[in-house]
Amino acid sequence: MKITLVRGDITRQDTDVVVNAANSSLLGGGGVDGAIHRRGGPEILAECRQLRASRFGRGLPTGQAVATTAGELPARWVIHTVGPVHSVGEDRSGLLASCYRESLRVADELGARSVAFPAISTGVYRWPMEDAARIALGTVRSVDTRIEDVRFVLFDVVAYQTFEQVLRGLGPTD
Ligand code: AR6
Repeated sequence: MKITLVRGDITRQDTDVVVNAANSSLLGGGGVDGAIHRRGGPEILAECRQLRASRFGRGLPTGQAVATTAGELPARWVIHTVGPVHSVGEDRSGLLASCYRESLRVADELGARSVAFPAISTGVYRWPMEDAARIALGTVRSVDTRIEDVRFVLFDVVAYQTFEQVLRGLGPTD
């Protein structure tokens, strides 16, 4: 698997899958979620509503992932995952790792070969960037998958540099 880091907007990515840092309602929000629904158009929300009606009446649990159409985005699918809110008193890193693992599992099931991730939980959910990068990169590298291309799309220069530093620190894969 090839891991690349890019600075930019996740809604512009031409990967098979873009991952949405959603909330359990699946009905949209700010940040990445807002941008994906805005640019992807109403088809995505319509499918999210159907998923709520059929499978996730109580919401998509934290750490899980589910796919919908990508609507008008360049990608083929959006995979919605719910990151944990960062907590000082409780270690929720397993749930954050699960977001990456489950998103890759769902992407693999769809037959996708390329996936773009945002830095899940590092915005509204306040996860410190360096720790989030360690969890994100460490988890993705440890997953056994047919996905060939994983792209982390970092919104600002600090996020990009932090991911770059952590990735360098992890060393070569082989
Ligand atoms: N492309 C790439 N990264 C982005 C973009 C974008 N267009 N926009 C923001 N980021 P967040 P969370 C970065 O808040 O912390 C929503 O309201 C941002 O700078 O989108 O998991 C949901 O509905 C940050 O580093 O997601 C939930 O309620 C990272 O993406 C809640 O926020 C994630 O920030 C989820 O919070």
